[in-house]
Amino acid sequence: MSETRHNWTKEEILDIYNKPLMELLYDAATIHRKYHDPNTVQVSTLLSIKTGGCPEDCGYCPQAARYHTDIEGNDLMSVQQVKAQALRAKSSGSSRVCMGAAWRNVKDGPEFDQVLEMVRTINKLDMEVCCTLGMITENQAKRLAEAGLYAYNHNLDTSEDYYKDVISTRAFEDRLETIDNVRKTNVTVCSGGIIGMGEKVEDRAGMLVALASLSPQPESVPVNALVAVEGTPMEDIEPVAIWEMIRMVATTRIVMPKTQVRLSAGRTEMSREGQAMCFFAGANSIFAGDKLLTTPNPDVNEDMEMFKMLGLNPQKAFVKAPQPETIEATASKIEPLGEKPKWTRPGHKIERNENAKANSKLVEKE
Ligand code: SAM
Ligand code: DTB
Ligand code: SF4
Repeated sequence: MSETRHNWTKEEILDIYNKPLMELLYDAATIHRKYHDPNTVQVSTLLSIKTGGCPEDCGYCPQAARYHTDIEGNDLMSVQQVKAQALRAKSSGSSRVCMGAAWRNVKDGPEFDQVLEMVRTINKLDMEVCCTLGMITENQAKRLAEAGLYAYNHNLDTSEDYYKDVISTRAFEDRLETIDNVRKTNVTVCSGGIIGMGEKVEDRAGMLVALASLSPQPESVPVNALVAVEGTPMEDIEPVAIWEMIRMVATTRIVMPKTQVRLSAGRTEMSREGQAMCFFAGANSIFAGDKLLTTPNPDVNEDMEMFKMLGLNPQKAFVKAPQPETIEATASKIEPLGEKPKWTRPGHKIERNENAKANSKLVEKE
């Protein structure tokens, strides 16, 4: 039961997910203790380095340009702005900065060069650096690795089946390809998903099958609860029950025993008691700071109060994997190749997304 398995079936995972809750918690907590210090939680700070205006149609996302949401868009931040934010995050107890960009994929050129400089700058502050920039090629993954990137976040988000009802502008296999490209470097993989998007429990199990069968399994797996944002196709979906979140975290812990399971979006809807149960069930990472990328998150002081109450300590940087070396741009031997990712599923349409786009045009006209 304790060794890492890559051949979990959907049925086995469903049996775990649906166990009586006390048994599920006991099993998950037992495995958690075997591989991790149960009183240590890794703390990451998110930084939206380029906000909004994204060409993709992800049904959950407030940053997709085609929906009418109230977020404030921003061009790419400067390296100095990023450094100042990273220092703030470090002083409030974060060991990792995760930089998110509302891009479909990375394009070689001055903006990517600027992101590489941000990676170098944060790594030199002795913090773990994570990026989530959309699809990347092997060449781009290698350039990020050379700059000192610690982790790349690229979520599978849901099962392969349900993916077709959430996003039309790219396919599940495109996500796997980017993860594969990251795996050709020493950068660690962060990949998870969202629950509460109207998917079935079978889809949650299907996503876990896909994540657990990656070899090696992702070093970190974020479990997000949908933050339903007005204007997106999922605006009317009710928040997922805390019990669902606890079951998902516990099941993730059991099928991926060594991974860092991150209790991610949706914590503003969760009580401290609910979050404590998630930590007991095996969650050992959070995003801290009063903003995720565009939506609210609990205040960092409140989180530190919660940590104190529960006897939790923030994890130090680089305890799970060594700090990468940074190679300066001037010393780089990797030339950009200017490759473009392929478009796997052109012409696919999702009614819910099309309706949200049409409604957004009506709002603009008013
Ligand atoms: N554009 C890049 C991409 O899609 O990979 C990086 C940024 S994207 C915002 C990163 C992740 O945020 C998504 O894969 C999704 O899991 C999560 N996310 C986005 N909107 C969300 C929402 N409303 N609720 C929960 N998670 C969300
Ligand atoms: C992840 O799995 N969750 C984070 C991070 N990786 C990039 C993003 C959550 C975004 C929630 C919606 C928003 O704030 O825009
Ligand atoms: Fe763009 Fe990423 Fe949002 Fe999808 S999840 S719309 S790719 S920012």
